[in-house]
Amino acid sequence: MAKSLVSFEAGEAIEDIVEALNRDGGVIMLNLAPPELMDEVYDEILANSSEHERAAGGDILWPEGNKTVGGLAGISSKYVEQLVLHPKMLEIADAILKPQEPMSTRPPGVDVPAADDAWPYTRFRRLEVVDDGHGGKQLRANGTGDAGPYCHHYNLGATVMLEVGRGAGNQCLHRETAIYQPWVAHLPEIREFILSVNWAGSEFRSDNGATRVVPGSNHWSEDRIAQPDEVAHAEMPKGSAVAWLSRTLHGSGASEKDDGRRAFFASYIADWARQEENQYIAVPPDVATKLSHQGQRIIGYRSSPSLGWVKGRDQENLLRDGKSSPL
Ligand SMILES: O=C(O)CCC(=O)C(=O)O
Ligand SMILES: [Fe+2]
Repeated sequence: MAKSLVSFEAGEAIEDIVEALNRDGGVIMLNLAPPELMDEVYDEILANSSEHERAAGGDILWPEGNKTVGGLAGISSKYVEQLVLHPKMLEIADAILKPQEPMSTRPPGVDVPAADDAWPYTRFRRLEVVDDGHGGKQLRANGTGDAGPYCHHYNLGATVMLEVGRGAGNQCLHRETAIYQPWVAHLPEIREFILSVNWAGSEFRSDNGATRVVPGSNHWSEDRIAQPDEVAHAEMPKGSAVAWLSRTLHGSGASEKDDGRRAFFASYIADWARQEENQYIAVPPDVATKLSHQGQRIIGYRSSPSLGWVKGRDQENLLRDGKSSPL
């Protein structure tokens, strides 16, 4: 029997969703957004991108017959405000990436109070300043553990509209960690640091290019080859979304149908890893200022106490003046 992913409705318990996601490496979230919104996002993307940007695929990553548009956060505010910042997706991202500063529980516009720790690096509580016994001091690890936080916050990774057209072949099955290889291979115990989401901008079916996900492959050794009967197709109605983890094998599917498939992809990446797409070129400050505070923050216009700071800017929102850099 063909494999499948578990599907959830928006109202179902986050614990059950996270359990399935950690077990299978992927889940389907049904009907999270109205289908009309998907058309509005598409119209906004088309209105604000050129033919040149709507480049056709033609290599192993984007097989011929596929079309992609990047930089979505800079050309579609609806994509940012209503899909990327969808409350259910942020709840899932918070539960998977375990940021110190969650996105789903802090109301938009409310700033984080300044932390009172003397030394910003100790806020993760895995480091402490100790006397070295010789009149000096040293930063020392003070324990590990799985409880988190795994990052200070998370940012948008890549944002792409992915259209699979008639005759397109299967995308190469891959893990999102590939963008950080070979470096992450040196860190086998690394905590989860990427959550990927594909929003269905049209119906997703196994015959029109639905994302293929290999349930359980997030627990496999990386040299195992997936067999056809181990692959699930993320079939779902327009307005639904499929989410997967960084070590889950996946790829877009082949299409034999004229109607193809349209997806709006977004990844959420821990703040300490480089964002896959350069969001500060894709969404320059004059464009970002038109987005909400939460929109600006998820793009990456914020910093942790130790990474990404800009002197003279507010750590919570680098588009504002402030004095939050550690130096
Ligand atoms: O479009 C899909 O179905 C998969 C896309 C993907 O794997 C990616 O963008 O990394
Ligand atoms: Fe991928």
